[in-house]
Amino acid sequence: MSAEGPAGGPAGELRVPPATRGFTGRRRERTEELPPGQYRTDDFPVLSAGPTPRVDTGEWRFTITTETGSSHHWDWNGLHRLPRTEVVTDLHCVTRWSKFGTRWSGHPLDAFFASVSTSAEHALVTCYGGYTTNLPVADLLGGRAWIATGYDGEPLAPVHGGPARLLVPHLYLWKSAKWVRSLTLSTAEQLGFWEGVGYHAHGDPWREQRYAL
Ligand SMILES: Nc1nc2c(c(=O)[nH]1)N[C@H]1C(S)=C(S)[C@@H](COP(=O)(O)O)O[C@H]1N2
Ligand SMILES: [Mo]
Repeated sequence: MSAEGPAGGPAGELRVPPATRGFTGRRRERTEELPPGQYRTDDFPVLSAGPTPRVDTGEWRFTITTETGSSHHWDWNGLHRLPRTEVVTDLHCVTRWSKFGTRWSGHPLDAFFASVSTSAEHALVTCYGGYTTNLPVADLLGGRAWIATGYDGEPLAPVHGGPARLLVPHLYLWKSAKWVRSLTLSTAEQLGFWEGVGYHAHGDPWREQRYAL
C-alpha cells in the first residue's frame, strides 16, 4: 500500500472543472477504467460506520452554513425545485472495490451554491447519524457532485443513504456521505470521521490518495 505524501493544501489541487452541459440532462461520468490498486465488483456493498438512520422526507433538511455564519436551508420540496440530473458513473471505494456504470438521479451542488456567497475553500459534510467527511469546496462544484435521491430508477434505499446522500464519484466513496444533513464551509480545514484517523483530505482515486501521511 503506498501512502501518499502530506495531505497537501487543497488549494494547490484545484482543477479546472470539465465542461458541463448545465444542470439538466444526462451526465456520463464513467470511464470503466480501474484506478491503481482497485478491483472490479458487480455487487453494491454496503459500508456504514453505524446503524442506518431512518430519516423521514417530511423531516429532512439540508443546510449550507458559510464561513460568515449565514445559513441556507432546503427541505424536501425545496430540494425538488432544483434542477435534477441523471448521472451514470463509476464508484471507487478505498477498500479497493470499484463498481462501473452506476445510475443515479441527483441535484447538482452547483444549484445549491448558486444562492450561497462564499470564498471558503473547505467543506465539512455532516450526516444524520453523526458521520462526517471533509473535502475541498472546489470538488463540490463544476457538475461533479450531487445530492442524490435516486438509484437505478428507484428512490435511494436507506442502506445506501436514502432519502438523500452526497455523491462525489471522482473521489473515493467515503466522501459520498450517506443521509447527508449539512455542509459547513470554512477557511480552515476541519477533518471528518475517516480523515481524522489518517485518511486523505482530498481522496482522488486516480492519484491513489488513500492516506494522509
Ligand atoms: N453517513 C455515512 N456515509 C457514508 C459512510 C458512513 O459510514 N456513514 N461510509 C462511507 C464509505 S466508507 C463508503 S465506501 C460509502 C459506501 O456507500 P454504500 O454503502 O452505498 O456502498 O459510503 C460512505 N458514506
Ligand atoms: Mo469506504
